[in-house]
Amino acid sequence: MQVDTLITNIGELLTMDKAGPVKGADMNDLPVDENMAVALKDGKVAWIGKALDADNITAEKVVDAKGRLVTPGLVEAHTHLVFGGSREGEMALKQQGVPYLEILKQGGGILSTVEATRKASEAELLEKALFHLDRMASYGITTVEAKSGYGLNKDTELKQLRVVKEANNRHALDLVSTFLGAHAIPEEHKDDPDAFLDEMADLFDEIKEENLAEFVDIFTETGVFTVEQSRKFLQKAKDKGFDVKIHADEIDPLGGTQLAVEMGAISGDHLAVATDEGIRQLSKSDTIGVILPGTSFYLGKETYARAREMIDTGAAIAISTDFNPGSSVTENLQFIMTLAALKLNMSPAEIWHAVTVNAAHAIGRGETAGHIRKGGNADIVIWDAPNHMYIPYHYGVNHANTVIKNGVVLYERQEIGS
Ligand code: IZC
Ligand code: ZN
Repeated sequence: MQVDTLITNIGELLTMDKAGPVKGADMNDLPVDENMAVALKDGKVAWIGKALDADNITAEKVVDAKGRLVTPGLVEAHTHLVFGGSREGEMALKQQGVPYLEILKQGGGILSTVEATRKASEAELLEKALFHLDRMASYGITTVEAKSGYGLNKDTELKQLRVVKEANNRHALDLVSTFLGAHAIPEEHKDDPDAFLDEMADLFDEIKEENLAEFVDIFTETGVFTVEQSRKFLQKAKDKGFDVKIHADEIDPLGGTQLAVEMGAISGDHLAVATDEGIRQLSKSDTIGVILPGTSFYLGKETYARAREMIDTGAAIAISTDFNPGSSVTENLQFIMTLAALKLNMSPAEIWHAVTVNAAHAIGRGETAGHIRKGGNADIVIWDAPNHMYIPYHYGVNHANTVIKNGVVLYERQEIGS
């Protein structure tokens, strides 16, 4: 067989090639293949087998994995990728103990990013988004969900969504777009949130026609949108043919988790303070819990989502960065894997499901991302790690050695020194 690339001498190979989403106890069942090789041709996986059986494969390029770990490219299921400005000034407020929702109430937080995003040109936003995508790629991420939500008016929300579309065209990574027009109540609608939601819902047709987003999301939270408002808004989105997501039970337990289940949402995200009843319903449902422990960490919370309980009672869990300029400022999904180990008590096997197959299903990419499968996309990472347990264990640094997207090397760690 003639191929483009043969990656051989793989110590541990995680193919993650399972019918997903993977739920409950199955998340702890991680097939690990040893002494493997993978052949790539025309951007696809052409062959997977034992390294010893790769003799009859001729490759233009042979990559020696040197006994290291090889996995699918990571899938990042929850980011606020496109934004103007940054919010480093809020760090001092946080140190003084001003809560996240109080900063928002005072017109800061999300609303300060809204101001910066409204001012920024499409070109500026695109350049910033491409920069962050480069960094995500360097950390081993090959598919990224990206939300709007810093426009909060028609023009700027559409501007953000167009930037996601253009970034998807320009950048090697695959983007999946979510309309989060209902992310906060803008100053000019402070007293009439329902009229604001109507304005955002008015965009559904245009977004659909121009294929600007697949999902519609809402921030169901104290001082933002109630469960009732969220239900009505998301029902309108569903009626227009969108799949829905919810920022649910992030700070106050309003019951967003139950609403996500009730609406048949593809995912309920955050779930940091989900109630017993929320967890019970989630575990019986097909809604994927996208847990964002980086946000709990960055907001200085003592309590993290009860992922252990969710998995133990049968839920499918993904984990993601929540990359955004306020409450989780990192592109490093590997660090989030460490938090999942230490703060969510997830096993390495569960964590790998949560950043590959389940994350892919949480953004409607279960068939094309999050696995290494013959005939599938050649989205592959070679790690500077001897095994899959090593990534959550050695924290805060980048372990990606080589990141391949559709068969093309996007990132290679540079050796420094002689
Ligand atoms: O900009 O603070 N939770 N939205 C809801 C966020 C966090 C992002 C932000
Ligand atoms: Zn978010």
